[in-house]
Amino acid sequence: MASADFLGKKYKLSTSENFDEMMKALGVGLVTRKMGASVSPVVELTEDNGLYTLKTTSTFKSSEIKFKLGEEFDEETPDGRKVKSIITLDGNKMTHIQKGQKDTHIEREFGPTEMKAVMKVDDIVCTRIYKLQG
Ligand code: ACD
Repeated sequence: MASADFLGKKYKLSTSENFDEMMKALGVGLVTRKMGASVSPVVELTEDNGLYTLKTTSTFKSSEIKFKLGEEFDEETPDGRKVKSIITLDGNKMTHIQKGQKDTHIEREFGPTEMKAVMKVDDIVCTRIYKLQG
């Protein structure tokens, strides 16, 4: 895959492990956890002149964040936490660190057929695999 072939591609959630445990660790309430677990979000990363947009869309909640690589920005998470985020990209691996009441570490690896996200909070590791939408 050439350097940025994954930009503008849509990846849809296919499998998810420990998402409920991660949401619990973040203090997300039962109803939001059940709704969150029931949807299959679509993730798309785009770039325009150094400004990146990461869009996550689902029938329950959606989010869109805009950022420059390596520059801290304010983010509000889908469950309403206000965090300071910083995102870097190394080839096809994107590292997203959220600092707040709870620190979260998200690594997304964009591949030709799937995107793998590994999200860590406390000692919980949540792995979500998204398939390229054809
Ligand atoms: C994804 C899910 C992104 C998960 C983001 C934060 C996890 C923390 C809490 C989840 C809170 C609520 C769950 C509600 C909806 C899930 C879908 C969110 C889409 C913006 O990247 O797959």
